[in-house]
Amino acid sequence: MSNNLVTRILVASLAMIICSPAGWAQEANYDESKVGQYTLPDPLVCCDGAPVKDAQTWQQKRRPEILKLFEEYMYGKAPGKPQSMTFMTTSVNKEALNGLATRKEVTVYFTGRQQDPNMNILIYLPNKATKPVPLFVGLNFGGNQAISTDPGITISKSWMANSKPDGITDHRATAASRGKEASRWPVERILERGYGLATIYYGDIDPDFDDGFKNGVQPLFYKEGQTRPAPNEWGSIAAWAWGLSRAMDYFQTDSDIDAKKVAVLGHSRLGKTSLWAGATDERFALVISNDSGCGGAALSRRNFGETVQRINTSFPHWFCTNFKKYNGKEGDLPVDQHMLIALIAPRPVYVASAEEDRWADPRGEFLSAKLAGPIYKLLGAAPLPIEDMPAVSQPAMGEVAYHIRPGKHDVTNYDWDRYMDFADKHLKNK
Ligand code: GTR
Repeated sequence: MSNNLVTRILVASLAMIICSPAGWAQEANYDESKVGQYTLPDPLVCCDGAPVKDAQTWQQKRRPEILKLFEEYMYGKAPGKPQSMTFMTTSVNKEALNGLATRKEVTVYFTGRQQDPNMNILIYLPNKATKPVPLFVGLNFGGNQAISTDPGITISKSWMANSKPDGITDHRATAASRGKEASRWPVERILERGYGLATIYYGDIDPDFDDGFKNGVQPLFYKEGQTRPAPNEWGSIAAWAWGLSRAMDYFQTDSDIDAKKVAVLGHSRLGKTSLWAGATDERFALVISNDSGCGGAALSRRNFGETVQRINTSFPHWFCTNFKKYNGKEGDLPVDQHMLIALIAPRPVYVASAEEDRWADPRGEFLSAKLAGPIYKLLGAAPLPIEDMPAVSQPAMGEVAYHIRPGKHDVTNYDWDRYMDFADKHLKNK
């Protein structure tokens, strides 16, 4: 980080927060000189003002405090593991992808009842493995069949937004949707490097539209008479993250998978989700945010690209109701996104941006990764090993890693190759 920036943040922390004029949050700003000054909450000062000076105070006092603040004011609280949940393996093919992999499909019945919402996990495991494999898990946007042209993948039966080019008609995936997301899921490349891959269609857990939380998993947990989540209860992002934790519950039962070496990743809204899953569930050994932007890795207080008001207006179902109080008032938030990254410490975390993805505020994503550094250090792990934002295609990796690559909002082989380099170091060869 430049001295200039450090000074700006310090000066801002002495002054008071700059409030936004009315309507400010509606207009996206892409001018760095108009970002304004902001005061970030200090992750190493407890709510009662006590400084955090050792790992124990972080783990036992400050970390639970921050987690609670994010739950209460941003993502909303999710229930735990349902007691009656069951898993059913619905297919196994040991000769998938020309013998490269074993493909399994597993249905997770959250309540144990088949008529309730349930999710289908698609899993590829490298056949050359001689022991339980480390695995990447991530939610997908278009149904499991969209991640590969492998004709053996069961076509999702879940609701999807209509899209002729993606092969979705009458809100259902057709055979034409096979492989439509394949460029984002280099399945063979992942398997060849010795990793397994698991993915789930995010709409299995909660369909991505605002229906007042009638569909998806939330109603399964309503108390008598409850019709929607309370203001501090889970929105869709927390529900998707909860689904990832249920997938982890399954991985712990599968002897082909090394459940201690599971990396969770996601792109965009699903990158917000992977960060929240990594923050709330410490079983995820490594966490990856691909272009997650506002509500993900990007600092909320920076007025650049998407803002809190904008995201809460476009996607009222993503965060909990309490989060709407901060529309245009980011400075009042008791947290900011560097503290979300800090919740993952000391586990390895990778934040990635794309140069043309200004809506996601690459600099704001970099700063969160950078500013989580003191917590990584406190816990004996390596922060980002650079001071300033790197040039494109110059990945920097401590236990906190960051890159910005050329191009647009997407997941590319470049991104995956870096994630696998990072996982080789921190998961596979450990
Ligand atoms: C955009 C949204 C972003 C990002 C993106 C995506 O419309 O504003 O926050 O989540 O969608 O998920 O593709």
